[in-house]
Amino acid sequence: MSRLVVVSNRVADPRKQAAGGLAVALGETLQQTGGLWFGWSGTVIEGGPAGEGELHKQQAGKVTLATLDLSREDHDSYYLGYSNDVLWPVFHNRLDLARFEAGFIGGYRRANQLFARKLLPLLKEDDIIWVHDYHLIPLAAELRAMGCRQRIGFFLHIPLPPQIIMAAIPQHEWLTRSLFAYDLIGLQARQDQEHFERYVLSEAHGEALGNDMYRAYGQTVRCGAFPIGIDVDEFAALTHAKEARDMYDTMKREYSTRRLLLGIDRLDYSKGIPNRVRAFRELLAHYPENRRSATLIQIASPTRETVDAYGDIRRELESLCGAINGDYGELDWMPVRYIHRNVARKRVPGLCRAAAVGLVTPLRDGMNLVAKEYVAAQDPADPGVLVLSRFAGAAEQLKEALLVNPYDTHGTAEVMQQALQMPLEERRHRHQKLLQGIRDQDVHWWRRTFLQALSEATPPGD
Ligand code: ADQ
Repeated sequence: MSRLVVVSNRVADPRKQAAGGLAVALGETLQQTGGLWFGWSGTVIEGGPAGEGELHKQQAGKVTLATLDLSREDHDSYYLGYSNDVLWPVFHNRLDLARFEAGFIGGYRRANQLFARKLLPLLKEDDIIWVHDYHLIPLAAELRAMGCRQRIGFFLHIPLPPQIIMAAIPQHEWLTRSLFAYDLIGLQARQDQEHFERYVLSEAHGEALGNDMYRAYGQTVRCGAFPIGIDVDEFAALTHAKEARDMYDTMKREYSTRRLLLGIDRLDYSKGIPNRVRAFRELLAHYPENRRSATLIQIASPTRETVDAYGDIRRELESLCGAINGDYGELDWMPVRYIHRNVARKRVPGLCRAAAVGLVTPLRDGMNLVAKEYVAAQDPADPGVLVLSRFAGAAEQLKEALLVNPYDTHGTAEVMQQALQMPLEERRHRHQKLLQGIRDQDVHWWRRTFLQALSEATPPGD
């Protein structure tokens, strides 16, 4: 079995539960193969020279964690700039929030070259390399330019935008050409693959060869949908552990006569949180029977706070929640509980299980794992209802959820009401199907199918 080398912007110790689903999922194969996980250390060196960074190595069981410091200049242009102020908004269809500053691309290339230069000497001949996410799109091209011949796969965790939106990025052709240096490109959803195909055919004047194979720029690549899942068994175990049960009991006690609607997200503009809160206000306005009896709990963890757009969304949400509580609140009932903090991972299942309705309504999302976690945490005998945005990658799989268009405030409010009113029989039926789906395609299935496809890819030059 070839050694697995994972490359991602951030690295986590796979032995720590708090590291979350992805680290645990990749950790298994990393442990089995004595693998290497390579990425940024999280440290920024003030005044450090651009394009340079010290490498640190650490053992985590059989896994080697190799991390690299970044200079302030590289960090600000590669991470804050090009990754989070260009690629993230554009890939989530938010051209209005993209900042196409000339200096960003230089830093993005420089950081990818630095990653490649530091990674190359650590590689063994039959390694399999798996690169993650939009921060590292050109990494394979940089590695190939330095002579790397190992198989390299890429997985994009966020959506791939339609060709016409992609084309707004000044370097779109360079980015797509870079993707062709991989042996396998994994996307979250069929729709992302359709966007890729359309780009290849009409923008790159390439060909779709069938069987997920594409040819352009004189190169051939396989590109397919590999929808990421959760570790259903681990999540079920968490659901029955003490922290989650305590959380569940607290919520049930606190809200004994009330129905809970729950949102859990990073406070990101892609997650559609203000739209969701506006739809909840509409629910209270149109269906007054929910006043006093329904409460929206919105947990939004702080994220990327140094990027301007994130400060804006925070202020918008605070004033929206304040206005609803002012307009509808009673001395003994607040319609919205908005908490701008992270919830400990172990408590998330308890919260999900206590909520009659799970609201996962992003304006755009690669997959959205909260949707799957909500389903996994439910009591099969009396499950809650998942309300899911049609613009989340998860909507392609979770067909028995109630799908909404989050831009349609009134329509979303109607569906919230439908969810609150749904008879037990129907809730059970939908939940059973949803649970089966997320079990069949869990995170281990995702890792296996991606790595299997990558191991079958022909290495370049063969
Ligand atoms: P993210 O946008 O970070 O990831 P998502 O899939 O929604 O998001 O959530 C990731 C994890 O974070 C989940 O396990 C969730 O429970 C946890 N989480 C989110 N908010 C939290 C909070 N307030 N408190 C505690 N935990 C919280 C990107 C893409 C997604 C894709 C994932 C995985 O944007 O579309 O599903 O990668 O590929």
